[in-house]
Amino acid sequence: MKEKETEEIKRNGKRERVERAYELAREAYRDFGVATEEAIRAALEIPVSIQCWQGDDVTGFEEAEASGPGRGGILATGSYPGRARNGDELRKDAEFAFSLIPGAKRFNLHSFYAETKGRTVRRDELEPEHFEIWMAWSRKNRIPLDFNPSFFSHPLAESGYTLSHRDPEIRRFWIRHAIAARRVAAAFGANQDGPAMNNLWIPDGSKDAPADRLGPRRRLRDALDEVYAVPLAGLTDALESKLFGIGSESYVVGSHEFYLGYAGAKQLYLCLDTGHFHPTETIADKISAALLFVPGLLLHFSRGVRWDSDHVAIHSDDQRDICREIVRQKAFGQVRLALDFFDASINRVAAWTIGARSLRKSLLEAFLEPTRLLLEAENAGRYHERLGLMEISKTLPLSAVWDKLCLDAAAPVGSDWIAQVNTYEETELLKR
Ligand code: RNT
Ligand code: ZN
Repeated sequence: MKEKETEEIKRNGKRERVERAYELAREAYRDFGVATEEAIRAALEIPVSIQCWQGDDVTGFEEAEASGPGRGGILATGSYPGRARNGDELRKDAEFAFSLIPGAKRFNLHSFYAETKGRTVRRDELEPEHFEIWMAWSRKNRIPLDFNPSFFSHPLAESGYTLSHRDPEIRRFWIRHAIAARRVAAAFGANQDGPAMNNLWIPDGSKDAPADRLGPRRRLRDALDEVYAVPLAGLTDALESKLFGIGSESYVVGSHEFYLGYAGAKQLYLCLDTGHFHPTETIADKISAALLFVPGLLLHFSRGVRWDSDHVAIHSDDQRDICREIVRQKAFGQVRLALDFFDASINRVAAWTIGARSLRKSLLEAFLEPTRLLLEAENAGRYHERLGLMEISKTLPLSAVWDKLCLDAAAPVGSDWIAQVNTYEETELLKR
């Protein structure tokens, strides 16, 4: 009883401190014409799609068919204990992570997270019914689902080619898989409020310099034409490019130019992953250009360390620039935000929490930017003023508003989530 009381007093003390700091921060931002309440509300509303695959190191639930994790250009490294080994564990971990992450959330599944009751179901025969448990969970938790066909960790992806494979039989298998996945995504859309994002990424490419760069791209274009020929409601189709991958260092069939062209021509969403470009190239500047020609963008937030290493997303300049661009352009309606990293060397629930909280914080910071003043200075040609304001706004009291956002959303404030993760690790993860 006593212990509970002291906890309560501590919590109240903290709440008061957060409120006091927030009051001062509110005034500081008001001086720059920014309303903090509106920024908090706006930042909480934007959904962040959380990737299921961080919870189990991109292993999936297939047994008979799978060729093992890390095959086909995807590899999670590390052996931190507590990996989710089945759907129930993955959902339990995700629900716990959700409680630590403020704001609107979605959950992003891959095809090989189907639950087939012990039966082997080929990827080209997947049906919505194999995701019934996920859909019921989605309804119960009010967490909309997103989806991805899985073109890796599979015997028919071993050659490094799937939709662009020279063998028409193998190509057709993957076309059927992509269509099956679109049907599943459409069923998700019917099961929830609003369409599911269905993102297609293939590992196709070659380790060494190919003599024929055109042939596979032609085959990919034709295969995609078949995949998207079937009109379906309830989903948004996106295509994800890449610069290089494990085993595709010299050539990637689905490159940026390829999908930019394809998505523009077919009016599909283009997916930009922060790890899929040259290390010094960021995607912030691509948003305004691409949005003039494609209906929308899906963004995969990751963190490349020297290469596309899929480290946990953090509150980096890169991430902040992207969020600022989205907010400045008021492009929320056309841009969907998703996380895409998989680190098996740290607590996986913490990985989700750090990544999702960092993105929400970057969004809040973007909404707190004195954009109106920046534009006024810019339009009047007072570039010194624009640069000065940009510098000043970097050190405005973001953390006080961020703490208030967490408080308002009933999410842990400051570092409180760390103790909660440690307890969850002890009572749940280490018992696996
Ligand atoms: C791979 C792509 C892709 C995957 C997920 C698992 O390089 O980034 O988005 O990470 O589909
Ligand atoms: Zn990605």
